[in-house]
Amino acid sequence: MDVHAIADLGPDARSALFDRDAGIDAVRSDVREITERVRAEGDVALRDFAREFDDVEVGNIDITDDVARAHESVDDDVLAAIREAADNVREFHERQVPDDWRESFDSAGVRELGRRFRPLDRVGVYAPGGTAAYPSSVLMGVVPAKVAGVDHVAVATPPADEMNPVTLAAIHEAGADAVYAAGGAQAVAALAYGTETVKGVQKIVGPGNKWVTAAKAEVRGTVEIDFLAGPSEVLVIADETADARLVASDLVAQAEHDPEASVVAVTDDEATAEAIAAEVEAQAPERARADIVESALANDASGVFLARSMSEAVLFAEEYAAEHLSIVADDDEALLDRISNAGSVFLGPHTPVAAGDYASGTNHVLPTNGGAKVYGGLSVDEFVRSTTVQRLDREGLSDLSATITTLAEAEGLEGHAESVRKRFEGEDQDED
Ligand code: HSO
Ligand code: ZN
Repeated sequence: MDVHAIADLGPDARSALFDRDAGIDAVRSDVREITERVRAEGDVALRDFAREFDDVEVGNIDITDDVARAHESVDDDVLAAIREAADNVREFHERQVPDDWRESFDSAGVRELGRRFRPLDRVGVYAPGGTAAYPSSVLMGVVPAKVAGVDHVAVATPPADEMNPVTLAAIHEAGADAVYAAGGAQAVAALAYGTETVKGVQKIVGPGNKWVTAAKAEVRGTVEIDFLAGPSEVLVIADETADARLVASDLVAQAEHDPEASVVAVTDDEATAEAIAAEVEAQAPERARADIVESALANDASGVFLARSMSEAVLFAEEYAAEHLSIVADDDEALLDRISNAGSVFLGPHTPVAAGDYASGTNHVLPTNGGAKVYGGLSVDEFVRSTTVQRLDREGLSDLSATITTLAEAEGLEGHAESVRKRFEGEDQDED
């Protein structure tokens, strides 16, 4: 892994680092054909696509009852880990449930305003299968939805002759209400449009491959989605106190997700930069998924970067807007104060990104490709909508009537003005 001086980066290098995208354009038209067929043919299309893409003759598409039995073939220690992770995710997300409020903003009269929050009714969570099956991602989608109070949380996961029992156990532990054996773009379409078997939902969340992500882009509008997520990313800001071995291990860990993952370290200390680069080189071949790791390390959006100061390192991290930002430096809180653009932040040497990936309780479904500049990761907020409420009394409306009627008339909406005046017909509204 090379060390690059930030000062020497040319426009192409900067663009590869800072203009990342989900790379779904190439599959959009193929995906549209799939989603349209599911919309038109329902279950028949799901079965055909399962045969074509997953090489499976699907029996029941609705496998909710099978999921409850998956526990039997999962080791006790794995089951215990799923339960502890689910508990921590639940606890952290319970803190996010917003309270309804109503307050008086009155002057002379009553002007009571408030907000109330209600869960969505039906949500779909996509759970990848095969080698990208992440039972942990099931927890990150289903648990917050249930905590928010969503009544019907459905999970779609690819069919297989032998479905991953750990994924099924996680689906059960997380409290999903329905489970469907459907994968890829066709699963997203089934959740969005509904089929004979699959009950349509209002919002689809959860990570997936390019096909799944492109399908989410396709059905957006018919349903809500969380966001279009790309491959994993981590950026570590390190100073000379950082242990290069540990920083490198976090880079290598996220690199093992995907050949297109992006992993970056930035530091103002040349020796630290060289040490991190050397450690990454040493650790990568030792990993079971060394091939994937090496590909990710070779990405144009990966590398070790040398800043002239920690201020330049912070600006670099802000421009990168990483999914995961790790800060391993003496004054980590001071550096954090200067950061706005990051999906999830990990502070200090004992906080590996893997802690948040699995078990500390924060959500690991996070914005990639610079999305962190404008939105955050999955949370309870994604599963509730707010409604505003108001009540005015006679004096409250009287206080506002001139403002309302003046603006209404300025907009040429005389009926709006009249609806206020009517409330005072037969009385002198200025008497008090
Ligand atoms: N780091 C991934 C989530 C994950 N890690 C799942 C392990 N399993 C999100 O970018
Ligand atoms: Zn991960």
